[in-house]
Amino acid sequence: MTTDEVAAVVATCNRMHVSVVPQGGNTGLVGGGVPRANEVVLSTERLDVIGAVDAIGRTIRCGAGVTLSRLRSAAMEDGFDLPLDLASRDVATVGGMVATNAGGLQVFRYGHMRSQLAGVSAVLGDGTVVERMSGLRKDTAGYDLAGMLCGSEGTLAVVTEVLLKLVPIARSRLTLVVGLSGVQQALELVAAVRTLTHTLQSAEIVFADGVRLAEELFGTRSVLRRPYPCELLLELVSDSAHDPLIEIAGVALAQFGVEDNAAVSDNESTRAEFWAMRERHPELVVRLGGPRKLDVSVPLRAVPQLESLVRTAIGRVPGLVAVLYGHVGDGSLHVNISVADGVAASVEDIVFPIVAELGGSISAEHGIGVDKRAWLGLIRSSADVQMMRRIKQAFDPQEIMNPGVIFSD
Ligand code: S2G
Ligand code: ZN
Repeated sequence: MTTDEVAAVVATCNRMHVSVVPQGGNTGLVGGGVPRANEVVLSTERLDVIGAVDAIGRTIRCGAGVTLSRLRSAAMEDGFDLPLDLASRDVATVGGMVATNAGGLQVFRYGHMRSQLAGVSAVLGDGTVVERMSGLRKDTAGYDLAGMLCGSEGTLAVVTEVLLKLVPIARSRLTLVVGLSGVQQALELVAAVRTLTHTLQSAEIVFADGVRLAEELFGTRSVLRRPYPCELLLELVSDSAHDPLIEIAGVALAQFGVEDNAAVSDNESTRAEFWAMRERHPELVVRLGGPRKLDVSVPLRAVPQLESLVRTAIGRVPGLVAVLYGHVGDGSLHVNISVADGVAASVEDIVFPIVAELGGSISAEHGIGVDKRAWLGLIRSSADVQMMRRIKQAFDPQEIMNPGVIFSD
């Protein structure tokens, strides 16, 4: 499939006032890729060509329907890696990750998908093809269309091709899990490690309640010798084989007197075991039943307040079990909640006002989709929403692109 073929389909739908729902790997969690009322579902699956790596420009070009793991394999064949990773890597497509401005496990080192975008081709709601695939590191000639399309959740255009930045392949990696007294200490340790080295790539937190649940429900065991209020997973990745990662880690742990609370892995065979606890966390509330998945972000200094205010508020409602975990390095936590049968509480009404009060976002990485539209006004002014609607009008004058996503019908 080609961009021009996509343009022909969209132009026809535009002429016939038929709505279009672009679909990638369908890993979305907020209903952003789900047809609801006789829309045409436009799968990007056959936009699956991977171009050659540009080793000088450090970019790779591919069709929107290429999965993250397939693209990563292609990059690694030429000695490069991708600057972002997420758990749904085998199914999530690059086009879908652009549409949601995906985050994942390496955001605070490399940034969101928007920071990785070196170019994009897309078909706007009226069938117009827009191409910005130069890969220029500097280009301020007019508006940043690629940046605007990133995170637009299919409401402005169908992303058909992507040019992504690449990073050097890892030559050395150190993975630590450290038992800590709480999220404040975790934030301080992350800050300390970042002053010691640029190689910190992931900083993920799980809490004692989630660790116990993972052990009970899945038999997933912590790599630490005893329980702690929270466990912080740090991963240092270097493109040099000579970075003294273990020494750097030792200095940071000693600064906090937590050397004895830590486990360290410097090889691939045990690395999976170190990540297992974190990677099983998204499934916990699914197994408990009645899963509601919120992914919120707050300024880093407000993360401890977010944790305590959310736990207190959720704790007041019988039948709700909250599992918090995630990307503490960039201030985004997953607040996943199991809602027992018969409990009518709206977890969004409980959690989102707390997030807004702390100056945060009700969507750190999953998008607004359909599910979170009702709370957009908590963090976006009416002038802001009106401006976004006017942008949509410019890109999609007949409003056929993913109707009902981000904006209420
Ligand atoms: C993560 C995955 C989504 C979920 O694990 O970082 O973004 O299911 C989440 O919670
Ligand atoms: Zn996440």
